[in-house]
This record gives sequence, C-alpha cells and structure tokens, in this order.
Amino acid sequence: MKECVIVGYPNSGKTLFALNFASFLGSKSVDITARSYDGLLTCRHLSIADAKTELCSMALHKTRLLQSMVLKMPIGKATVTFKLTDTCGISEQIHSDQSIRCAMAQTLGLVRCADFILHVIDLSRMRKSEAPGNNQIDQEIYQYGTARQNYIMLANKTDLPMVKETITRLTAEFPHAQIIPISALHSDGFKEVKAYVARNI
Ligand SMILES: Nc1nc2c(ncn2[C@@H]2O[C@H](COP(=O)(O)OP(=O)(O)OP(=O)(O)O)[C@@H](O)[C@H]2O)c(=O)[nH]1
Ligand SMILES: [Mg+2]
Repeated sequence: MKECVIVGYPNSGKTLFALNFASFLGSKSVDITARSYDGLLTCRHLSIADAKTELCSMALHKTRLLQSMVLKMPIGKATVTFKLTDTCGISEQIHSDQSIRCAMAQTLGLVRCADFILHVIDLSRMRKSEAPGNNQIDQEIYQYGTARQNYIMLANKTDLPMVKETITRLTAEFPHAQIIPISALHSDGFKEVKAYVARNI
C-alpha cells in the first residue's frame, strides 16, 4: 500500500486537510493510528467531527506524532487503498521542547521514505512574511520534493481575504512546483488533489 505524507509548517492546516479529505473520499469516521517517536502505537476510532474537534487547533504544534489513516479511493472499476499520514509541523528554530524536536525528526524520517508528499503551505502566513528567507522551511521541503519527485504543493486557506495575490507570489518563489490552491476548511480544490493522489497510488 502506498503511503502519502502531509508535511508543512505548524498550523498550516495539515490535520484539517487530512480529515476533510477523508470525508471528501466518503469516510464518515476514521481509524487513526498514532505512532510516537519512541515507537508506541495507539489506534482510535473517531467520527470525522470528533477528530476535527480533538486534533485540530489554532495553537502551534497540536500534532506531535505521526497520525495515519487508511483510505479508499475508487479508480475506474477498482477501489484502491492508500495510507494518508499527518505529521508534526516543522519549523526553522530548534524547539525548546524535546518532544517536539523528536516529533519533527520523525516527520523528516518519514518524508524520506513515503511514496509521495503533500506539502501544505499557509497562504495567510506567507502573506505576512514578505521578506525572502522567512519561508526557509517551505523552500527546503520544496527543493527536496521537486528533486525527488512525487511531490505537490497545496496552497491552503484560500477562503481567507487577501490571499489570492499570494498565490502569484508562490509561483514565483516555487517555480517548479505543481501548486493546487485549496481551502482545507471548505474542501475547495479537493477534486484536483484527489486526481493527483489517484495518479500516484
Ligand atoms: N480559514 C481557514 N482556516 C484553516 C484552514 N485550514 C486550517 N485552518 C485553521 O488553521 C488552524 C490550524 O489547523 P490544523 O489543521 O490544526 O493545522 P496543522 O498544520 O495540523 O497544525 P500543527 O498540528 O500544529 O502543525 C485551525 O484553527 C484550523 O481551523 C483553511 O483552509 N481555512
Ligand atoms: Mg496537526
């Protein structure tokens, strides 16, 4: 089974994307397997609504381990299953909290062996950080992803005001990326994401 990893800056909308994408593919509930840095596995069955309440937050670093779901996608007459894994957000700074440092290392480890990468960018954060170099982590994920292939960038939070022009900036800063504008909140752009995932599983 192919594994798709969701990576990006903390608070970019990775978890909300994962859960609303599962819903978009027809799931009403999900079995979430959480894998901590030290290898501890826990599995929970949650409705999508409960999972969103419990696992998404405005606070940075809500997700501190790998959270995987096995999802089904109809392709032609067949139904293909794939693993969608949400990760701890990664940032430039060496975090003071050891558990977050370990979780970031866990994210980087998975990025290297996952079959394909969905890189979530927060357009509202991008709009505020005009200075070049402020998006260092996103640049590094982009460079790794485009060199390795099987990589796509999801420009998230298109529902927020004044982010449309940021998408133009994104294409200039990340010229070789395939970019899909999405709103994880409203499931906008998910048809295009689904088509991309279908080509890779
Ligand atoms: N308006 C808007 N808000 C969004 C969207 N996607 C996510 N959010 C909000 O952004 C915040 C962070 O969302 P999460 O899904 O928890 O982000 P994350 O990337 O998993 O964050 P960490 O686990 O901390 O790295 C929450 O308050 C979400 O409701 C979007 O498309 N539009
Ligand atoms: Mg999260």
